[in-house]
Amino acid sequence: MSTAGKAIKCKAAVLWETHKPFSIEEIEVAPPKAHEVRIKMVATGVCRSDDHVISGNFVTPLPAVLGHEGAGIVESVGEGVTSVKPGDKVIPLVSPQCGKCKSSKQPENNLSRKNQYGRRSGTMLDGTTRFTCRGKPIHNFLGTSTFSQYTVVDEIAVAKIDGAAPLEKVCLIGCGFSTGYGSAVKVAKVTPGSSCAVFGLGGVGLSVIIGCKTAGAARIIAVDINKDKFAKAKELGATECINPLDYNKPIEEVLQEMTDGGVDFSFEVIGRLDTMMSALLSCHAAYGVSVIVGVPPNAQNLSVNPMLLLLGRTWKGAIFGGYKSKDAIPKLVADFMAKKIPLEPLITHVLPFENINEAFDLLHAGKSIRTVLMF
Ligand code: PAD
Ligand code: ZN
Repeated sequence: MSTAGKAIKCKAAVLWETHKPFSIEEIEVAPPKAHEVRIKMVATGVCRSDDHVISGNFVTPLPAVLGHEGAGIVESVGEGVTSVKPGDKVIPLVSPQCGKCKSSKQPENNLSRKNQYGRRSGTMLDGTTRFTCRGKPIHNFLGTSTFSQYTVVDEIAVAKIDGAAPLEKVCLIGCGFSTGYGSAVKVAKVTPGSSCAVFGLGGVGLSVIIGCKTAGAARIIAVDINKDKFAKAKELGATECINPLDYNKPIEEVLQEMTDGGVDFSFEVIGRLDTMMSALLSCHAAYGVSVIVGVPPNAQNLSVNPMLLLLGRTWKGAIFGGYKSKDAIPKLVADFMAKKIPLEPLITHVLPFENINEAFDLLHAGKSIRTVLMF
């Protein structure tokens, strides 16, 4: 029996408040309105950005259904939807592409005016939510909310992908992989023969390493305080691995000494102010490029001596690897299908969706790279 046009009762992981585990609840998912798409989720990755909400570092309205690195199958579409149809395999877009606003039209920019990073309304574009639980409206998260058996997204926040793609793998293209890889090849534009330093070896940092290697970097220095991450970093392309805890001087000094004044490209892929400064200082003062990928703690600032930039350094950042999501995701999936990019090494754990709190325990313990939850 078709579910189109009807509310669907299903399971979702609801975060009622910060610093608490998820609660698996029965929720009601309303049908998609005009220009919206309802998706049956098949798989979702767990990203540190979800955890930033739990810890209060990333503020978004609660209660909410989190999750933003998923893949699924279109169940039904609202009026006027033309880019996807029921049965299509899709990836929800954490950074939507409206194609109409000033920044969407700018060729090198990917931040649509309709993005959720700035607004954080926790709603669909029309200001309402499609989720209800225990009689209460539940917010969505970054326009995606993949920690639910069914979700509803705006049409600008979904991309159709190859019908043969394995959703339990390509879900990583929905956030972690693309963010890291794009930060290297598109945002920093790593050059052949260059030297790179990557701070933080989670799923996103390791994807930066894959990007640096693809771009032909000669030296890729991986930095993490958890040495258990080093073997995988080397497998994916790191040429050296260093642990700041092994030195009695700042890690930027170590990197400057290792590279005769600093690396060409550095990446902060942790989400801490001190490591953002270390990454900046570890790139060459005259021509180094440092990219902020990690999401900084809410409402905290860095104080910077402008001399650090006056000599020629570039300091930049980007959401979702600088990619225009709706255009880029189908191509990245095609690259995966053509075996041009690896995703399997990033997936260390696969769990049933109901075990979501275990996935976060693994992340906190530094034992997982990416856990994929299966519905
Ligand atoms: P993760 O927690 O899996 O990896 C972070 C890594 O940093 C771990 O290996 C830690 O051991 C390491 N680490 C922690 N503290 C330090 C330290 N002081 N010095 C060195 N290493 C340290 O996270 P992730 O890979 O899922 O995400 C990384 C960041 O990127 C995080 O802040 C997340 O919110 C952000 C992100 N940004 C975007 C974007 O669009 N810009 C997208 C996705 C994730
Ligand atoms: Zn993410």
